[in-house]
Amino acid sequence: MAIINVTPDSFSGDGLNGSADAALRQAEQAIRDGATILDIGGESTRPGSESVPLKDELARVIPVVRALVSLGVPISVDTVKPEVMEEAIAAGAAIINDINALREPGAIEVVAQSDAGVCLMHMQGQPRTMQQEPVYRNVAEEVESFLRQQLAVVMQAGVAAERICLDPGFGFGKTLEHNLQLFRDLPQLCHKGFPVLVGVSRKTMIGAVTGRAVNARMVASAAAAMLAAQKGAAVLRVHDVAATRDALAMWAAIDCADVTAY
Ligand code: YH5
Repeated sequence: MAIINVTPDSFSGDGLNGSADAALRQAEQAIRDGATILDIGGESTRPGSESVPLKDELARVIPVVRALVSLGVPISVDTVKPEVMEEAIAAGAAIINDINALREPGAIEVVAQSDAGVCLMHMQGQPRTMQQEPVYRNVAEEVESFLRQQLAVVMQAGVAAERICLDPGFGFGKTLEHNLQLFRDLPQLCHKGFPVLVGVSRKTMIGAVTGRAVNARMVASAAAAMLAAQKGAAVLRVHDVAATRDALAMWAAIDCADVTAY
């Protein structure tokens, strides 16, 4: 899953939508590099970030969905807002990627009334404050118990199990130690019968381990993605598709793993 950045549209005066055009070029490159899903939304939810007003998010995301639907790979939209979900699905998005696990009022109904796939992610707290003092008794158990409970709520509302993917939410209300423990315990979550998505690309935990600035985390991110795959992750959400593909290719060559599944 390639992360496609959607930047605020800077009006260029030429009548073209500059940001949708940039996203299209980025998406085409990601597909050439081996991406099989495109995730639109990206880094709106960094620790400490404020939420984006609805009208701004719609203006950023929907033109990009329209520009990318004809590329032939499923389009995922990273949003917590039911209105954005609804318009994105109408514009052709195949997957809703919700860091809030459909907890916003109305979100479950929008997804249930569609045939979109959905990623349910664990987060402790809210993006603005979640890194202030995250506390767990047992991080893997608590993440799993939240996901199990939200899974039941979402399925009860009519979303079939086959449409659902789970995500432990690396960096979302977790210290470095929590993230590393959760990563160690990934096999537990990956053996519950649902595909698991892992997103660690360029995140603070990669910076904490390597001491690298955000633009120099490609190698460590690809290594971590490969380890996640080895522990059973089904979807890898990454910025650097080519590097991740290379890492997976080495695993496949050595261990005869089926990386065509990715
Ligand atoms: C995720 O894990 N993450 S947005 C801070 C960074 C780098 C990257 C400090 N959406 C996830 O990618 N959706 C995001 O540098 C996500 N799982 C799912 N399903 C945060 C992000 C980032 C933040």
